[in-house]
Amino acid sequence: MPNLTVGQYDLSYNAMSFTIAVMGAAFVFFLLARGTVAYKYQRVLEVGALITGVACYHYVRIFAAWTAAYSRSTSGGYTGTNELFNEGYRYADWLLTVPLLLVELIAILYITNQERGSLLNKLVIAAALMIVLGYPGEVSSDTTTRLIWGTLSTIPFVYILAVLWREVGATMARETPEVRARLSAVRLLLLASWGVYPIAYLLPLLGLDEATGLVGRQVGYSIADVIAKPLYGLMIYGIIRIKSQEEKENAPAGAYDTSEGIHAGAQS
Ligand SMILES: *C/C=C(C)/C=C/C=C(C)/C=C/C1=C(C)CCCC1(C)C
Repeated sequence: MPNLTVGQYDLSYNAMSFTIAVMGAAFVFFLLARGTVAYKYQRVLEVGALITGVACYHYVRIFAAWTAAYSRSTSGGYTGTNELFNEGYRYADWLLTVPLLLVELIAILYITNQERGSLLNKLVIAAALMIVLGYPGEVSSDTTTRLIWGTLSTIPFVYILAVLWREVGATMARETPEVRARLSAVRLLLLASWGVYPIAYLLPLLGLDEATGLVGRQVGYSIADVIAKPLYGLMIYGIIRIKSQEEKENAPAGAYDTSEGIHAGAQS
């Protein structure tokens, strides 16, 4: 482990500690919010709680591994102990939470249950490939190895984002203007937050010294996780709340069929 200054050690320590707090709070929030949406959307919030609960647990482990890997040195900074810090807990976390994030989004798309099932199968396989292929590069100190596995991992990554972009776009075309705008925001947030992971992964290849690369990666992954799990979950919560409301208003004896969508043009 590279030597760290107090500032570097603390930055990573604080990012991890903050992430534990956010994940724990989001877990409780999503469970408590279940009663505020229509019954058929409650499952979506339960998935959001599952994601943040699993991530909270893993961050506790990551945090403990970080504090075990370093001790205060007599010269004022931090030096590595015999405990090695690696990204194992993080990758285990992604393996569980990324498929659940896909479930959470696909649950609010306008597709048949059969289509939902086959879409989910394809995306979950791609997600597992993305994470498993990234891991050997993540734990290697050799930059060529990192680059090769990182490149392989990027293939399923691009596939997932392209498919989701298209599927969310298809649903947007059938939604009310308000839901459409929010779906568009979720889609951008997904792209922006997932895009941070390969950038953080690449930090050691950008000519940074080892300590900066290590700390930059911890902070980058932590920020991306906060955006990609609790914040993304909150945005989806906003959408299912509106949809619950819309469906309630439109309920009386099929007076209005929401599946037709309220297009801006049709309203004038
Ligand atoms: C909550 C956790 C999430 C959303 C994790 C997402 C992880 C990725 C999008 C990781 C992608 C990677 C690449 C595209 C290439 C380099 C290796 C990875 C695994 C960091």
